[in-house]
Amino acid sequence: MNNLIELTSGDITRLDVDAIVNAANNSLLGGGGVDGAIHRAAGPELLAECRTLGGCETGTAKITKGYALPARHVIHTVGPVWHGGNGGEQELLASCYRQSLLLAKQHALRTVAFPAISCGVYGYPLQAAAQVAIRSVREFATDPGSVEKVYLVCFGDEMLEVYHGLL
Ligand code: AR6
Repeated sequence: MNNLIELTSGDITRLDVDAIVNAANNSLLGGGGVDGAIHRAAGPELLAECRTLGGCETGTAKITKGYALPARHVIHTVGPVWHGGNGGEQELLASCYRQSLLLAKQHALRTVAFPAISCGVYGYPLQAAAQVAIRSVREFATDPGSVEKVYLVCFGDEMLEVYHGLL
C-alpha cells in the first residue's frame, strides 16, 4: 500500500506499463495536450478503435489497446472542465480516477500511469487536482485484486513539486 503510488516525470507515451490513462474529451476522437501526444505515438489504429466506442461521458472511462505505444492499453477518461469548483468538478475528477482503476482491475492490469487529468486545457487548479488524484487512488487501491502500482506522471517541475508536497 505504501509503495502504491510512484511519481514520475516526463512524457507518458514513453512508459512501458499495462495501461496509460488519456485525458480525453467526450468524443474520444483526439485533441491536443496529452490526448494528441498519445494518438500520435499510438498511430492511426487507436483512432479507428476509438471511433467504435461512441464517445465517453465526463467522469467515466473506456479502454482500448495501446497499438504502437509501449503501454499495452489506453484507458480514456474525460475530466471535468473547471468552472470555479461549484459545478461538481471534484466529484467528477475523483470519478475519472476511480472508473479508470476499476477498468484496470476488470482487465487484470497491474501497472497504470495517469497524467494530471483536467490540469491542462480544462483548467483544473493543480494543487486541488493533485489532492483528488492521490485520495482517489489510495481509496480505490484498498480493494482486493486492484492494481499494484500507480504512476502519477508529472509534466513539468511545478507539478512534481505539488505532488511531492502532498505525498
Ligand atoms: N505526458 C504527460 N503529461 C502530459 C503530456 C505528456 N506527453 N502532455 C501534456 N501533459 P491536457 P485536460 C499534461 O490539456 O486538461 C485535449 O485536447 C499537461 O501538462 O492534455 O484534461 C483533450 O482532447 C496537463 O498537466 O488535458 C480534451 O479536449 C495534463 O497532461 C482536453 O485536452 C492534462 O492536460 C482535455 O483537457
